Order: sequence, then structure tokens, then C-alpha cells
Amino acid sequence: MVTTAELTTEEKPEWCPGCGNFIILKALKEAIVQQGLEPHRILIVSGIGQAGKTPQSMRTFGYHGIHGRALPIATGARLANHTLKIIVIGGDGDAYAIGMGHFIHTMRRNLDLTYLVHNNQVYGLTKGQTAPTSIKGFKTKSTPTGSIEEPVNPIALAIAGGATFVARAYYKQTDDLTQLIIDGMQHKGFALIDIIQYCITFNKVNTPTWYDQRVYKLADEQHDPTNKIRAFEKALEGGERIPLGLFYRESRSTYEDELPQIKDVPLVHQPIDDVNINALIESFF
Ligand SMILES: Cc1ncc(C[n+]2csc(CCOP(=O)(O)OP(=O)(O)O)c2C)c(N)n1
Repeated sequence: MVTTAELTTEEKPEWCPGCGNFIILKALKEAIVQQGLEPHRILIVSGIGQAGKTPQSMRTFGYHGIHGRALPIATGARLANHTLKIIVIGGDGDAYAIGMGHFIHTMRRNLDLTYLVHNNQVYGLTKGQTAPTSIKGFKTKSTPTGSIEEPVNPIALAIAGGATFVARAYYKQTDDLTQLIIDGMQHKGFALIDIIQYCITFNKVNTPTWYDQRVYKLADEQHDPTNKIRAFEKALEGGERIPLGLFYRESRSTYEDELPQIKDVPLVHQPIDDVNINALIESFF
């Protein structure tokens, strides 16, 4: 069985001391160890951003993609080999700004992917611009007099958009975070785990103290995650009360299960010796 040490590369992530990303990385490794998964059965795909550096630190298969395109890359990988466990990683800018179109369409297809969004409500890598999840009034170099936009609500979008596992975790509550990653990976279908992650350098508003005063656990209120309307109501809570845990779960067949060409045999295991590529190419002219 793999250990946390065996999952760790020599690459030390270049994150600021105190960055919430360190804890999320630790929880991800712990989730893999607890499931007894073999590293060569796992692919970690990321976009660009501080969060996007994660695959460099993990001794699994990895693909550090381009900004906002982690989900299409993961979709391609999943369709090529749906025996792989695929974890997709991005920041809130990567996922909910430039990557928003892919986010919506990947959810409705219900590909079997686990999407971890490190949501620090700011652009970290590019040194602190306002993000789509930044709260109203948030002052940065890009909104010096305060953001006048309503922040996106990823949880509500995911429930409405067809994701079949929708959760919010808080980086400080490590055991719950690890368990949600495990549950998301075990879930058959698209799992979003939006993870509240502290950016110690560029977000001086949404600090751990700010969150500690607002978060509460859905499980403490006997929330029923199979009730879509109730999940949506909970998703609309925000500001002064921030629910944590599993909002919504649904059982629905995945894209891979429905696609006739790959549903029985993964593409990578299909014989290609007698495929005439030239004839195929010529048919396009
Ligand atoms: C096409 C393109 N546009 C813009 C950028 C610049 N860029 C890199 S990362 C980033 C946003 C980072 O914020 P986020 O996704 O929230 O991740 P974080 O660094 O906070 O983890 C931007 C705008 C880019 N690399 N590529």
C-alpha cells in the first residue's frame, strides 16, 4: 500500500508559508493513502495558478495544463482511459472565470472526475487581482475602489448545472476535507469540492478568523443531500452563514457509461493495428 512519503516528489511547492494549499495537498495525499489506491492508477490534472502547481508535488501521473482548460484535458484523458482515477485541480479564477464554460458543460455530461477547486477568493499567482468569487467591496489592484460585482456562487451553479456530487470544504477542518475528497473520488460521476483556502498574502479580508465566525456543518442540521431543492436553498446561504459539507448527491449514469464506443472497453485497450488513418484523413477532403 502506498504511503504519503511515496506520493511525495522532490519538488517543494513554491507557496507562501501559511498558504492553505499545503493543507489541501496533505489531505489529498491522505485521501489516496486511506483508499489504498496505486499511484499509477491516478492522474492529477491542473490548470494555471498557485493551486495548479499541485501535480508537480505528487508522485502520480500528472498534467499541468493551461489556464482554465484543466477540465477539457481531464475529459480527454478520461475518454481515452476510463480506468484511471482522475482528480482535477484549479483555483477559483481558473475554474470559475476563464474555465467557467468548461465547468458548466463538464458537469452536465457527468464525467467521472473529482474537481478540487482551491477557492481563496483572489488571483494568487498573478499577485492579487479580484476573482469571480471575491466578495463585493473587495479592494485589489484591479478593483481599487472595491468590487461592484456580485460574486459567483459555485455551489448553486453546480447543483443547477448537473453535477452529481456537490460539496464545500474548509482547509482548516482537515479530517472533513480528507473525507470529502475520499467520498468525491468514490462517487461515480462529476464531483465538485469547492475548498475554502486561505491566501495569506493577497486576501486580508477572508482570513481564517473571518471564516471561523461564519462556517457551520450541514451534517449538524440533518441536511438531506438527496433533496435537490433543499440543497439549492442551502447553496444560496452565504455571507454571514457558510455551510460546509455535502450539499447534493445524485446517482446518474456517466458520460463514459453512455458512450457506445468505449462503454465496454477503454479506448487505450482497443486494437488499432487495422485502423486505416490515411483513409480516415482523406475522407475529410
Ligand atoms: C490565457 C491566460 N490568461 C491569463 C493568465 C494569467 N493568469 C495566470 S494564473 C491566473 C489566475 C490565478 O488565480 P486562481 O485561478 O484563483 O489561482 P490561484 O493562483 O489563486 O491558486 C491568471 C489570470 C494566463 N496564464 N493565461
